[in-house]
Amino acid sequence: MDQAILVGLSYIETTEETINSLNELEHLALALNIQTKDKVVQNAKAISPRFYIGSGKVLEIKKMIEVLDVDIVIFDDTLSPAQIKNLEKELDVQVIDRSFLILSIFAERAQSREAVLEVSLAQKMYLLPRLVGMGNSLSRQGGGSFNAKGPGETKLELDRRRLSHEITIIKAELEKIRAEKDISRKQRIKNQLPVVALVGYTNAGKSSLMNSLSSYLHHDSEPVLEKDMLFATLDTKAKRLQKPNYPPFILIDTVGFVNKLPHELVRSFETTLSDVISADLLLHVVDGAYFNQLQIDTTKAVLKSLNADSIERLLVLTKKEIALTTPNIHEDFIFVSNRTKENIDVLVDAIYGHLYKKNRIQVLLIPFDQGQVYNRLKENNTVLETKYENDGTLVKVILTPDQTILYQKYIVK
Ligand SMILES: Nc1nc2c(ncn2[C@@H]2O[C@H](COP(=O)(O)OP(=O)(O)OP(=O)(O)O)[C@@H](O)[C@H]2O)c(=O)[nH]1
Ligand SMILES: [Mg+2]
Repeated sequence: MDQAILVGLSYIETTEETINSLNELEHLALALNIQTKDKVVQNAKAISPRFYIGSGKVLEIKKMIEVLDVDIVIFDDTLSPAQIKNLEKELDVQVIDRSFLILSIFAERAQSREAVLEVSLAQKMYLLPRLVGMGNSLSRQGGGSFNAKGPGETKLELDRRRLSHEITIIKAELEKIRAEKDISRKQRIKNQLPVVALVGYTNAGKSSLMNSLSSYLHHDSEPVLEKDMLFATLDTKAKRLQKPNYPPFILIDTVGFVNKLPHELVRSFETTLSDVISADLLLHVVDGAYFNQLQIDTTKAVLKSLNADSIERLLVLTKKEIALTTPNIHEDFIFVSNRTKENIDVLVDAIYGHLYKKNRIQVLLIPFDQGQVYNRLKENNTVLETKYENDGTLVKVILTPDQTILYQKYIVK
């Protein structure tokens, strides 16, 4: 196990916020088998362009490194290439920042071709402006903690041009995957099933909630992975769920967010997150037992950066059975337990309530030679009444706004 010192600067943040953020950084480090030996907080009125922290603090850390026998120093904020270079020279150990750490965790967790490519793209975009500074870190990639997938093969002599070239190739390959994905999305649009996406902080209980909803709605598919681990889910999983006698909807589970998520990651995960952007309803999942308002704010900020902040959102708190109190939040929420399944039924009703809100009862006349249209309605919608007329089947049915457009030509005024 590598040993690390964590460093945070209280500049815009309060000291308490910096300490909380360092505690989270400790968990992130642990996800890569790096043990935290000590944490250093500096309260500063300015950021030093040379070392990020003050030079006195640098000397203090240098002493700590010797005493504690530490191999890595991790900074909680993004460092400039020059700062990394200066710090490594001064401290003579590997110096990394939070973004690099998160990227490395993603690299280790990525499984599907798409996720591997997305992470690799993010890592290369992160490295591109840092080729000068990261010499030390890169050259250690043969051993150390960061020989995971991703730019592991990246050598010190790697130049900008090669990196840019690789970025172009990865983008093209992702484009191909995106095109294939588009086909399955078009398929979904053809059926016009509403999409509900799970979003929220990592480890909040999104995948567990997907499993709870699936089993409550008697969906007998493989459960998705739920684990007490940061970034357990990196790939999107979709399931078609349906309450008996109600129309189906698509539920999507996807990657979680974290405070100070590298923007390179958000950008390269656009393909994966495109499902979130096109959802009809977001279930914003929040850990209700270890409640932290910052986690709600972080998720909202990421959604905003994805232009998904205008999508309807339902706040869902998890882990009710182990929560000591009910968190004080200034918006409505449903408090569920994925263990005891308490309030999962309430959540399902709320989901349908939201999806139905814009739905309207329509009367359609479907010619007899277009039986497949009627069958599709029977399968995907609530059909209230069916009558056989001379010129076709008269159907009274509940349609979503999208379906109303799709079936426009059959609608009887
Ligand atoms: N006690 C309790 N534990 C829960 C509940 N919901 C989830 N958990 C636990 O919380 C941990 C994280 O759950 P996940 O469902 O994997 O969380 P996630 O939001 O999908 O996390 P990422 O995929 O990493 O973003 C797991 O250990 C779950 O067993 C709950 O209602 N009660
Ligand atoms: Mg998950």
